[in-house]
Amino acid sequence: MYKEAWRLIGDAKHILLVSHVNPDGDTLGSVLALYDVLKRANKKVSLYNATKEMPRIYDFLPNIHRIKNKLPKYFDLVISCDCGSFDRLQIERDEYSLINIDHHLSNQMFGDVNMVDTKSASAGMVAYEFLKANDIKISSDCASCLYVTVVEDTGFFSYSHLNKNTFETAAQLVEFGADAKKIATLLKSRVSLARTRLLGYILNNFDLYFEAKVALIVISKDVLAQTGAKRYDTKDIVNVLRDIITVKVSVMILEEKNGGFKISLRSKDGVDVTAVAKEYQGGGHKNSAGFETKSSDLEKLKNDILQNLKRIINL
Ligand SMILES: [Mn+2]
Repeated sequence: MYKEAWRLIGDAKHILLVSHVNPDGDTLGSVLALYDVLKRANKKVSLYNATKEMPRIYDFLPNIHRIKNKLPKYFDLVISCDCGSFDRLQIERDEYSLINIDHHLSNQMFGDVNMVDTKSASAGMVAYEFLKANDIKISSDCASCLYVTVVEDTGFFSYSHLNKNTFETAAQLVEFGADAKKIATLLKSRVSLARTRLLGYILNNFDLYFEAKVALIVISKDVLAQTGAKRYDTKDIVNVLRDIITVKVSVMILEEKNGGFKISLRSKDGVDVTAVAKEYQGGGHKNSAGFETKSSDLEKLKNDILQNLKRIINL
């Protein structure tokens, strides 16, 4: 599979690296690591993301400014990273070949080659295995990008498939030149003011259900406007409720700009929230999943989610 993917890359005239809509550090770190490798291999490469603005926190990733919101006229190979389903790419399916590099349990295997390892902590770690299998030299820029994918998806070595291999990979990436301390400072100590204000709102306004085993917060468009928070500022913010000692599942219901809601579910103690997300055609990982809905009836949605949590997870 790794060799087959490298052969497709060798044959390709113009490769398009695609990260998912509303990108995070895993999808961006993965495509930028591959960008570094493919440019060094003298390939013609472009980077595409359907979201217009990249989250500011990742501004230190090498070549992030090369990610464009516009598709090139011609490309014959697409490599997607960290995309569980094809619609996360937000491009049309056409004549091109497609390599799918991912680690989501819910991956729909939409590629011609699917490098999907659900035991990997990050999509970047899957990309790293692929590079190792093909004896590709890892530059310090590439190592930094891959290191970001690991710390991003493990919450700095706190959750999600954390095992010996995760630490070994991290150590190897540090050896290849990733500056672990610098990356930690860049990612952890540059929180936006808006996110900090939003955090204050969440801590003052969340509700508890089922003997405080579920914590739930609704973030309306108005709250976003008042705090100045952008969609990206809400990322993983609901973890703070999951981390309360009694809580097994935390839920964030975020009102979307154009109607409907985005729901984020976080869990701990072996509680699998993908099962709940799937009820709504969503997906994700065991302890971190989500879905979107066009529904406009917030009360009904809230009750429905709570009932599904009770029924499926047996709280
Ligand atoms: Mn990921």
